Amino acid sequence: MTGTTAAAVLPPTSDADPFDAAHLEHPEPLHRALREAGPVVHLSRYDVHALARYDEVHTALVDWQRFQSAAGVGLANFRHEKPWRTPSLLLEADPPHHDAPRRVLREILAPPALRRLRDTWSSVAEGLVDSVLAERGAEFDALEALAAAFPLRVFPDAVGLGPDGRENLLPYGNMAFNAFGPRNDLVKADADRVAELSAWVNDRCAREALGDEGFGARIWAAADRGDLTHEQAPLVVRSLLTAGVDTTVHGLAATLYAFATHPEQWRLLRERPELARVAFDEAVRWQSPVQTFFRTATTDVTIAGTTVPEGGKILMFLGAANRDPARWQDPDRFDLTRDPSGHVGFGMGIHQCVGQHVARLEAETLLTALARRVDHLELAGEPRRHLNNTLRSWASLPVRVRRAR
Ligand code: OVM
Repeated sequence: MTGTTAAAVLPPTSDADPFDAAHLEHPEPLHRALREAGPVVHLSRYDVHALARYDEVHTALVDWQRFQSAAGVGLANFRHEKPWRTPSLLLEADPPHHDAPRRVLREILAPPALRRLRDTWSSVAEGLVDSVLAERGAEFDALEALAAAFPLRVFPDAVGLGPDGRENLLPYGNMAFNAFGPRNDLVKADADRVAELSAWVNDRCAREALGDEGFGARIWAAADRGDLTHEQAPLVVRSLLTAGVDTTVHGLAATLYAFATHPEQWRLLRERPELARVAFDEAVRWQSPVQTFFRTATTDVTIAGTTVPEGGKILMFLGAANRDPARWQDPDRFDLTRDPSGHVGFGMGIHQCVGQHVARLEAETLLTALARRVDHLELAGEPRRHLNNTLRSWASLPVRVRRAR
């Protein structure tokens, strides 16, 4: 040390709005620009610091002490702004409050607890694929017919949700994921449905509204054992209903899109169906259905020489980290032969997606059923994006398939 204080480095600034329609539609150019600008970039539009490189995103994700979630994982800072709903006990909490809900849900959604679902989900997937091929023929919208239809069949049943009102699940999730962004037109478009959709979801979280077999009942049983309070139980159920539907729908859509545009990868999956799970993870890396989350600095925190002030919001670009050429070889390629582990599409650290095994089981059973019956799939038209402040989501995914003989 020379006796001088290390000068704080002023980060590069960008006035780009990552939540505008052009960037949501086509985020890669901004991701590249942010990664190349530096390890930390100040976004003047929102006065937040952005991380788009893998190393810095990973560092922020695993350091929950300095990058907290309890002040909200969207742009809104819960220290100053009233959250649009009661904060999640998982997503929007830190230890120690986070620990009990997390432990309960982790056990309910762990691979051993999901084993009894595999056979049912496989036959539902096979029946669904058969009926799509029989009724719709060679061309159909794979978003609606498969990526949305399958999770909407199996997941609400697994939770123990009643049959009525399931059409509210996707709109509620869409609203919740928009709410992490700024109050732009996407948020305003749903403003008139917030009360109605929230009331429906909240009512579904009551013990009486849930069957006595599913994830929901197990959350309530955990409360009866004293692992949670009875006040916490409905909010943990709410997390399932918020985070468990849109994410898997658009994760499956991303996977089907990947295969429809990479016929040689579909051939490889048909030869080696055991690659179904890695294919899903590679698609999650490649598309990053959850594009971004924020954290809040609990202290002045220096990242690669740039100091983010205490209370400042940090925007982590999961999608940019998942294609950082410093971490991934040929990052823009969808490739079943790579090892996608370490991707941050499910996050990393104590908040890493607690439902990821559920998502993987859905993907595995659906892809396996499809790969047995279809030997080629391709786009039959231009796919359309559905814009959302957080999700990389789809409005339609027209495909043409050829039945295996
Ligand atoms: C939650 C939750 C968890 C993850 C993502 C998410 C809307 C919500 O606990 O409610 O997105």
